[in-house]
Amino acid sequence: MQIISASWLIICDKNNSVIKNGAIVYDEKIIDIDTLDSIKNKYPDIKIKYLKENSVIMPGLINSHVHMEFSSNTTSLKYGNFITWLNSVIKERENISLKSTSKLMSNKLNFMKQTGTTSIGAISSYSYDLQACKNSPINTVFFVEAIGSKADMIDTLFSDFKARLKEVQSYKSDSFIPAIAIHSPYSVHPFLIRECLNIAKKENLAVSSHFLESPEEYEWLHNNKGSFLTFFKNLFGQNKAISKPLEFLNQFKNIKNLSFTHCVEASKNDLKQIKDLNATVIHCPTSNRLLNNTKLNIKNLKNCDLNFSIGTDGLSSNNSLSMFDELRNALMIHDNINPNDLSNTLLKAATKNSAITLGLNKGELSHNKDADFICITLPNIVEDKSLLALNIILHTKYVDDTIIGGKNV
Ligand code: MCF
Ligand code: FE
Repeated sequence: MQIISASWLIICDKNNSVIKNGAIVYDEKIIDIDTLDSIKNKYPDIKIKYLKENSVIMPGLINSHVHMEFSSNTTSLKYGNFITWLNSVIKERENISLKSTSKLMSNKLNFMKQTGTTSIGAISSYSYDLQACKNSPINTVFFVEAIGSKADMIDTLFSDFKARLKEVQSYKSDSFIPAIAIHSPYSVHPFLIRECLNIAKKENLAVSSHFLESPEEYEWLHNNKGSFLTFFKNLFGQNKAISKPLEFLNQFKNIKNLSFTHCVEASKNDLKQIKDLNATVIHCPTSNRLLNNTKLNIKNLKNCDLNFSIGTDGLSSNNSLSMFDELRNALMIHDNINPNDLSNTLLKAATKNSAITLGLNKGELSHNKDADFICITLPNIVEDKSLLALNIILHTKYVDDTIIGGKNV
């Protein structure tokens, strides 16, 4: 059992609670959390580690959507338009994934740890990221991705998917959790979706899908028109979308931990359906900006009583896998919300909500949650505690310590 004390504890619960001069008692899980004075009273015989002035402890950040296999990209992909980006991915992906060696991905994961990430939802297209993820101290929910829209390919694609999932499942542990990703409504045939989701239900696996990310996707799924039409005609001789948005969503009933990434073009009805499925939305603001997609309407989500979590997406559509970089971008992008309120919302989105998205018992500093937390130091005193979240997001580049499962990693 250990005790650590800091000037501020950011709980990341629904009330945005903060404890001034607080302490946490923990082993692999959080045992107790309170003011330093009352922890001293309750545990008089245990040595306390004191962090320095202006120190903050908060739950570790949870990057709920990242593609590690694209980690070698810097300047190869074309930003500014979704279809242009997609064509550049198709052209460059072999090159990028070859250069994304286990060593490179391990380095990126190490950087993520140093910048406060304690868990990730890794979307894996080829399982090239398996070694790096399972060797990292960062907890990984490893989403084996299914993709393929052509009916005559389904059997082959499904066999390949099952083989990959089986291998991934052989590494299952408390910190490495197999899961399933359906790439998107435009790229996965409904029969393939049905088969993959049957496995998810049977084996109680988390499921995630990209959903309504670009105006081009909207136009294709709703009206079979736009630049996706040219794309699908040229590539597969296809002139009609394989699913309508609501038909697609309806396939995901009875999945326990379900999430949809992007959703920036989702209608009120789509959002209502996502809510009814008890799913969450994953927000990747930098990716949306770089691919010139619509800005997520956070107020619309709130009206549907929908929670969102935060992801960086991959280096295929970002210049950084630091969650603090992502939070700063989110803070600047959503300029219609008061920065203090937004900062509280964002810290919760990147901790508590991301944990719910991935089905993890983490993301909040409270009794019985896993002891995954980060220690940071603010550059100077913050007098008004309602400004803490904003200052944490503005000033944190690297964390002082990353604790995962009670261990300093
Ligand atoms: O989230 C972004 C943009 N939307 C869709 N896919 C991806 C993103 N980042 C990487 N991807 C991957 C996806 O998993 O790119 C491929 C898939 O394997 C696109 S389809 C050629
Ligand atoms: Fe993605």
